[in-house]
Amino acid sequence: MKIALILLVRNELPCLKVVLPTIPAPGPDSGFDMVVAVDGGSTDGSVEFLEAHGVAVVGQSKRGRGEAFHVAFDTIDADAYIFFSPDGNEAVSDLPRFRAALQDGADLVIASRMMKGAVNEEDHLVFKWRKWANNAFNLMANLAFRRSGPYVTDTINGYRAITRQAARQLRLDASDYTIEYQMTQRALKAGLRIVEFPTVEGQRVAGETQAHSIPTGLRFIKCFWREVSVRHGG
Ligand SMILES: Nc1nc2c(ncn2[C@@H]2O[C@H](COP(=O)(O)OP(=O)(O)O)[C@@H](O)[C@H]2O)c(=O)[nH]1
Ligand SMILES: [Mg+2]
Repeated sequence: MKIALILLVRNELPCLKVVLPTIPAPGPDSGFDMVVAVDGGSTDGSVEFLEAHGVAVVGQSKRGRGEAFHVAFDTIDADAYIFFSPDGNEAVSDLPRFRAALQDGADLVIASRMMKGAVNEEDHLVFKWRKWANNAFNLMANLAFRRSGPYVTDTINGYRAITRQAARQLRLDASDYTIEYQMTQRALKAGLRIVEFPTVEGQRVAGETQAHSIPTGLRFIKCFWREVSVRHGG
């Protein structure tokens, strides 16, 4: 099984400088066979930095994190894709776990920040607004779409892998930060095999999230209602 590690990058130079050196070389032990970055129009030297370090970079013709997923599925030849945000939030040490689950027959593998043994970026706070909102979206998706498989504890996390076949079957079309939520909901509807493992979410190395809570939350609600009303993936 050929697995591509996809780095999702938009203006992440300070983070890349810290995170890229920690990513192992492709091979049987590292959990992936090739590394490609999809760039959403960086202007801060991220592309030049990646290329200088031997990472192939594919550009996007349309804006948005969801578009980056479509670019990966359309242009990178692999049997499965691991999506990784090199901003410090995601644990590099988890990378080999995706291959194990994919080889075991999973269609979609999610590193969960919510299940037992996991740590969420907000767990040190008293008011975990983002975590609570995410758990509400998790509940909605499971109540509406789950068939026989286990409860999916983190329907939204970006740190995940999907097989090419599953990605094709689900006919994903979200262009923004709702891409993962759409993917999980359609996988639930289609009864695909979703496997989660607990992860420890780190803090961003530098800069700020480009997903602002309120507008992103509203998009998630819209995404959910659309999935309630369409039959894709079912
Ligand atoms: N290729 C691509 N990557 C993006 C885009 N928007 C955000 N990203 C990357 O996606 C990752 C996660 O973004 P971030 O703003 O930290 O969102 P959060 O982790 O969900 O809070 C980062 O590595 C970003 O650089 C985009 O439009 N295209
Ligand atoms: Mg992030």
